[in-house]
Amino acid sequence: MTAEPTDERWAALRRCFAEIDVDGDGYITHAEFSEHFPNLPAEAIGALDQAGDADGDGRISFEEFVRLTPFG
Ligand SMILES: [Ca+2]
Ligand SMILES: [Ca+2]
Repeated sequence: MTAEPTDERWAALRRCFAEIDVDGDGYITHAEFSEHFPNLPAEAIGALDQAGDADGDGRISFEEFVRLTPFG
């Protein structure tokens, strides 16, 4: 048993990350979250930001994004 995601799972996560990271700088900002999830209230996106931003730089890196995402 391993907690590591499979290659397929990585590819899916990368695709998902790239979809949200519209300017392609490798980080998801609050604005990009809001654009991708227009129906989520600002508080929910703020909570997501805070929960995912492990190093506190105000944006979500791919590594932080992976930690936010439960592996199937
Ligand atoms: Ca970005
Ligand atoms: Ca961060």
